[in-house]
Amino acid sequence: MTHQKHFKAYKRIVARTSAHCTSGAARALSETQLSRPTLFYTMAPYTLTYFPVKGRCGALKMMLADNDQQLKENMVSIEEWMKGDMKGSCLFGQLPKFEDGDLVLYQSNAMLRHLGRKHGAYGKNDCEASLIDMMNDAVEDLRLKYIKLIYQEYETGKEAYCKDLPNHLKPFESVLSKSKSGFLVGDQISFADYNLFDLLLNHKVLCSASLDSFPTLKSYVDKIAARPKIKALLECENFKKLPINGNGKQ
Ligand code: GTB
Repeated sequence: MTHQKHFKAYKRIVARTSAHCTSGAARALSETQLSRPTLFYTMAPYTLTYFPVKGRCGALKMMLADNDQQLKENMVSIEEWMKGDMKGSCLFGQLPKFEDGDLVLYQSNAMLRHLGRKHGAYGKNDCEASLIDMMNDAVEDLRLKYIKLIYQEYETGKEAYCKDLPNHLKPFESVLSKSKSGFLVGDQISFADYNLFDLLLNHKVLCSASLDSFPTLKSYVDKIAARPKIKALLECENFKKLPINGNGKQ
């Protein structure tokens, strides 16, 4: 491919990814790309098809941003989804759908694992990987409780949920208080950390005092939120404006 063709291909990608918040570094790269197209720069970005909510994709976007990765986002309105064609085309009848070249993934935790493997966020050996799986499964357990509350029993169940929440946060506080690195497993951030961080942010919105009796979890959230590329994503309008959930409850 000539440089001119690369340039055209690149411009098409940027047009589709421009709505996505990229970190300062990724934006700087985009600017470089315009003046110096190369094969590397024109490679297709990851693609995410999902509803216009943070929902199950907040952690994935944080991991990508933290690793300077661009993301092409196809946002599907609920009206479009209700037509049914897209649902029928999804392996399990649900979104999100994630594409990495020819690889098509459904299931948000499989996406996190895939990106964890690719971007050095899945531990440094098999034992660490297993511990990360364990912690991520625990995050998923809490996320399912959260989703049930939000979509099925918000009005009747919120008070009891917030009262019971410390029992579910305690194990995470315990693991983190023993961690030398400040991350769930080993000495570097993993996909389970992005997932827990995202869910803790949701809980801070749901029950504002949720972290008050968990000093380690509180400083964990502050530390991850201060990572420059995560901070940039959290402050980006396109990310901020996405509701947490699909029914307006949070
Ligand atoms: N285990 C799967 C995963 O982890 O990816 C669960 C995926 C899932 O629950 N997908 C939901 C879905 O596709 C969207 S996330 N629902 C449509 C369907 O089943 O037909 C939650 C959600 C619900 C509603 C909206 N909304 O209305 O905008 C957004 C997000």
